[in-house]
Amino acid sequence: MQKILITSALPYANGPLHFGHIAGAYLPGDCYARFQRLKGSDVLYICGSDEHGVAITLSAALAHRTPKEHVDIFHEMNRRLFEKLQFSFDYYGRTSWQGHALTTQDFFHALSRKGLIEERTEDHLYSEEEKRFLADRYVVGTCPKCGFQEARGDECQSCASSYEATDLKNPRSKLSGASLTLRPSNHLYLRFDRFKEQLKGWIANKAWKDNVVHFAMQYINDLKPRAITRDSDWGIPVPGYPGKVFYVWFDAPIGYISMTQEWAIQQGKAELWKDYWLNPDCKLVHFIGKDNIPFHAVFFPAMLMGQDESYILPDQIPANEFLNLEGRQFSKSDGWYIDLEDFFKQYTADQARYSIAANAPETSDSEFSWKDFQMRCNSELLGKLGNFVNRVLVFINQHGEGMVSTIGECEEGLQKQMQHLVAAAALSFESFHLRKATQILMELASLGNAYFDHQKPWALAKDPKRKDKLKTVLGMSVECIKNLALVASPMIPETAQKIWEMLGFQTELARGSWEKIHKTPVPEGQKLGKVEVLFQKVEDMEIEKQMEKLGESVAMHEHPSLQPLKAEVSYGDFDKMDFRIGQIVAAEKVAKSKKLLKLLVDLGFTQRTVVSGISLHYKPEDLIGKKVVVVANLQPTKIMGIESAGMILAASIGDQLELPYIQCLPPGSKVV
Ligand code: B3M
Ligand code: ZN
Repeated sequence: MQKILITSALPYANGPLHFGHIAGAYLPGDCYARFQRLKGSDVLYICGSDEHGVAITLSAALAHRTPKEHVDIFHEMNRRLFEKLQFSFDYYGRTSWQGHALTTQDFFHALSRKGLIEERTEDHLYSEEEKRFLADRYVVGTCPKCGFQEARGDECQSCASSYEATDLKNPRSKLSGASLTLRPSNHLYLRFDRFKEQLKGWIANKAWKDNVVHFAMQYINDLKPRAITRDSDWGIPVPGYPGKVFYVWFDAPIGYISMTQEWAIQQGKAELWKDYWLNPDCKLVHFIGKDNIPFHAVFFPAMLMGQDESYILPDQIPANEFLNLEGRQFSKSDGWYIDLEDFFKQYTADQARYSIAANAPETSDSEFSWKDFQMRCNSELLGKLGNFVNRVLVFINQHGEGMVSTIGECEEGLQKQMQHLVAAAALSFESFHLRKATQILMELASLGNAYFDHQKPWALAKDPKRKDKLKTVLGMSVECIKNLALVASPMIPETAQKIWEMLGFQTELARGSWEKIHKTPVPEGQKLGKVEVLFQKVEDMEIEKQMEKLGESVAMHEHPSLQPLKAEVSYGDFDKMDFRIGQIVAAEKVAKSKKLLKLLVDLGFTQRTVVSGISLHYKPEDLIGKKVVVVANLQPTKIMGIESAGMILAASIGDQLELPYIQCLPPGSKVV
């Protein structure tokens, strides 16, 4: 049995994942793992949280959390998202597991023993105020190229040039604003340059995607020693170097190994990880986004080559490009994103999986758009797949006693076409072409639909002499549905399982065998399961709402001081409020309060005392005689011992406040 170790890039536990991530390193990995299991391979699919690194300590500090609190939140959030999306990881670990630190340190010791680690002293930016060295992400300053004053420590957002943090002019701490000085600090460097020839020889016979080979070769040609340590207290301690931790990209890929070790321990066979990582017959496949290519195709393989034991090296690195949202990169901080909590209240995992797979960014960046999502759900999933399954099975319930009939004379033409499509689907999965696999699924559904239409079983059912033909048509249609479930299974597993059960199977399709299911006809006489609708229609209104939401969320992020709208209320709720014009006839400060004024307001038919928090913005004498809007039927309440019967309406943003004044109408007039 072919052993395949599959990994998807370990997401930073530093923020919520979005569909862009899912499309790149995750959904392709899960579909591949599911397909390989059906093919009978011994699959181990590993993923988990990448919990170290300066980006994490920085975001944690900005969110006023400890790094540990921060990663706990996002580890859980991302794990749940994967669960929602029906991911089939065999293990989802975290790099904060203690065993991971030991494995990372072992890696380091082995490289050290081989003389591949060197200590060097260089100047680094030091904050006297914070008493520590600051890594580049913590530094802002003036760009050495264009003079932009708020440039980041690693690259300039204004002119896109990249440099060392020490090249910045006037470097300052991003957190405290304190200016920084240069101080010598020693760091450990890994001699990646020594692996140049070995890496070249290894890559030479890899049939990888062009972009992966190309990107990797660029790095290999220019290999230099790289620092593998950082000054920080968050990360894996470097043995013998107090105050230093390993650079996150040193420990993260080792996470694939330590997570396999943790999985093995949980299986009760602690040595089992070796059957994968130290087994030359095991294939290692890394699913990643294109930005992770150098680490998976060059640096991590070099680290593996530098070990005492013979670790396997990646066999395939299917790196994907990026998936955008409506023509722009997903960005939570700009409001350009889809709230996934919200998404899953309305839509299913399979609707998301299918539309992402259909647009997988395999050869160039691609996009998720709401219109496309609606089209995929309505015309393809519902219109082609759902509709075919439904019409056939409902028909069998009405005319075929709800059971699978004998095929009798097999329709060879159709049989061949189905075989061809199932084989093409297998090839697509095998060669990481998810988009193609979704197209084949639809071709298969269209084939079934066309056959059913052409054979007109409703006409056959009326003619007793054509009973056998009717049986054949229904039998063949059931075969087509079975093949649809099979091809669908890696991509939309919940739907595939539902179809499988509707055909009367009580087993788990995902545990079956691709060949067997494809080749063995559904047993004659098998009673169908309950026929259910597979997909709901996505209405135009919903899509318009989603587009509006996106627009509002962007506008809101562009004006951060604007508050989001509260939940909708009915006219009935609104109509309960009684707004009136009130004229302020007396005003004085409330003793011992900075913000409050006590106002006497004339409502035309009565005078009221109202306490209002506007003292920072208006002097009492300026208010006398002014006509304002009052909520006149608000339950009275005591504020600093004074009974306040009503509320004055004021406009406010940030710390600004302004009263709208009424010019002409008399006190007591209604405001609606
Ligand atoms: N966490 C970067 C990323 O999420 C990094 C991947 C690690 S894979 C070992 O893009
Ligand atoms: Zn610049």
